[in-house]
Amino acid sequence: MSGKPKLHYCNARGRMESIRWLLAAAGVEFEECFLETKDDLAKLRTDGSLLFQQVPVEEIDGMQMGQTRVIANSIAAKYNLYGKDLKERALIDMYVEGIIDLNELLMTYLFQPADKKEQHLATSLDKATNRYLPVYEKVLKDHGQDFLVGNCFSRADVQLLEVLLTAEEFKPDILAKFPLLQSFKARISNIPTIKKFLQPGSQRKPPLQEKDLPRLMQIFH
Ligand code: GSN
Repeated sequence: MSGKPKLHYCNARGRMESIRWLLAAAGVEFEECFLETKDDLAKLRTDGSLLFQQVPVEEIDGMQMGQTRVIANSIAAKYNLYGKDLKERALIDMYVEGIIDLNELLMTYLFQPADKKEQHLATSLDKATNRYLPVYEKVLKDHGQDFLVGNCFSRADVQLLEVLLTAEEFKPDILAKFPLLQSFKARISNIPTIKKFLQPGSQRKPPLQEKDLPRLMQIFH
């Protein structure tokens, strides 16, 4: 049996993408098992692999680990991406929760009804620019270090880069007013494991498009 973690999810970013990012950043090879149909999901449920009948699930160290945040936390802890003490961990958690909130706003855009999409996007980009990104810019400015927490590479850096790139897909100049986030983006993108993940052919998934929705909806609904 392979010692590599195995990720069960559909072939799309969704809730699994940050887990892919964290494993890749840690330099961990992983396998993916894509759900293509409702029957694939039903089979995992029948196998007893899904605690709450939901994915993501990661097969790791002989267990089936569910719940996105739990999987991400355990990767961060296992690969030393989670700070050196409780205070650093709390800071990392606070920054990551903000990132998750922003990511959720951006990721739910395509799922809005047609007449609500424009407003949803405007609100999301306004919050990105005026609520979330200023926080990370200020953190970097105040301590003057290369990484968000403890002058050391952590999951907060990985997940911030992920959401910065997602936000740029919606608004390419969204970092215009944030010079430190621009240099942060360049610096973290250049870390060898991340550089590799950003190259074509990696397990990073492309942005979701309208045409992908029916394929995904038939699995989960
Ligand atoms: O974060 C988590 O892993 C859980 N708290 C939620 C997982 C979840 O909602 N999974 C969805 C697919 S991913 N997209 O939203 C799921 O398995 N839906 C099927 C169902 O029956 O809930």
